[in-house]
Amino acid sequence: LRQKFDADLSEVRDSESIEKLRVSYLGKKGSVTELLKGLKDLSGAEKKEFGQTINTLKREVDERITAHVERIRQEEEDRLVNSAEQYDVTLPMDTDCGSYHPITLVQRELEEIFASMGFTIEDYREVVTDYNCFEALNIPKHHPARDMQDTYYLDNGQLLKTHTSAAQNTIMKKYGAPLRAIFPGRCFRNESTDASHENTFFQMEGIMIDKDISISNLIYFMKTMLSKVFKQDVQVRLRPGFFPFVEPGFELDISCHICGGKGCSTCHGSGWIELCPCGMIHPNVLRAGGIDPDEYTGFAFGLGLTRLAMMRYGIKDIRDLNSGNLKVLSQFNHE
Ligand code: FA5
Repeated sequence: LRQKFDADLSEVRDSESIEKLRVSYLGKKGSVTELLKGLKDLSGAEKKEFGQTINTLKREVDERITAHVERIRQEEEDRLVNSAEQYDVTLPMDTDCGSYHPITLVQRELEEIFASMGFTIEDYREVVTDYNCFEALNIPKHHPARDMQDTYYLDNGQLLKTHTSAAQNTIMKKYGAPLRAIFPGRCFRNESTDASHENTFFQMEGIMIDKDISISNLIYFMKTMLSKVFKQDVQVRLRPGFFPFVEPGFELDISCHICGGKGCSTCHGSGWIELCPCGMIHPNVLRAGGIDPDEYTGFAFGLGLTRLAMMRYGIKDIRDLNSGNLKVLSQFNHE
């Protein structure tokens, strides 16, 4: 039997056949097991002698199979490694690596500028409560201002945030006053899309709350930030604007960065571009955020980050930004 085993073992080349071999010798009906079963028919002395011999054979078969299994595993691994794709490390490198999305680029630029002015950068979720998106912002139920934003409501009663202002209340409660924070985020509105409107777009909200904060502070911060973004000294102007969560509220325009205020096709000849709604935070909103409006005042703005990215990079159609079209998006690689 030992000789037969030697012959059988030498023919085995893969892990499947070695398993079959193990069963045929050591399994329930294997040759070695059968020999052991036969012991019961022998006399005492014979039983002892044959028993020892068979047990030695059994151990030997077991050990040799285990060693062979390891050898086969090693051979199979070598075969796999050698057949794998070979790389020539001396070939020129493919330089076509990934790029940042234009919105990410502008967002990071703004974050850096605001951080240098002492603002913290806050993250906020996209699924929010009605309270955070509207009520805490002085927009009670049935207030006509809710019609300004077509909202995506979820089955669970929550909604996709329609503006980054939805984070104001949470951030005020988290930090209290004084406070300087910006919070960029994705917003959703059920709007029909065209070259300048998307149902999914980015805003960047900013709030500054302290003692004696006034409109002059708002103008100073916006002018400084926008001059850095456009790498030139931009002029800003405020026009009245209505938002229930600010009083007074404004639309902030900047002098056109293309023609320097002289009038061109970008600013439709007016020399001004409408950029960012803003205002002094309404006392009700401060109060809802746990801040005493008799002690503190503050400003807030809601910059259209997507629109700013379009202006910054001369992108004509907002839909290109959500398209995932790498031909368009990879152009901003080396900015
Ligand atoms: C707001 O969302 C206010 N929460 C802004 C605000 C914050 C006012 C703090 C006062 C104080 P509005 O709906 O105008 O405002 O949106 C702000 C900016 O988001 C717009 O100027 C525009 O740049 C951008 N925006 C709005 N809707 C769209 C859209 N469908 N596609 C792309 N950008 C949009």
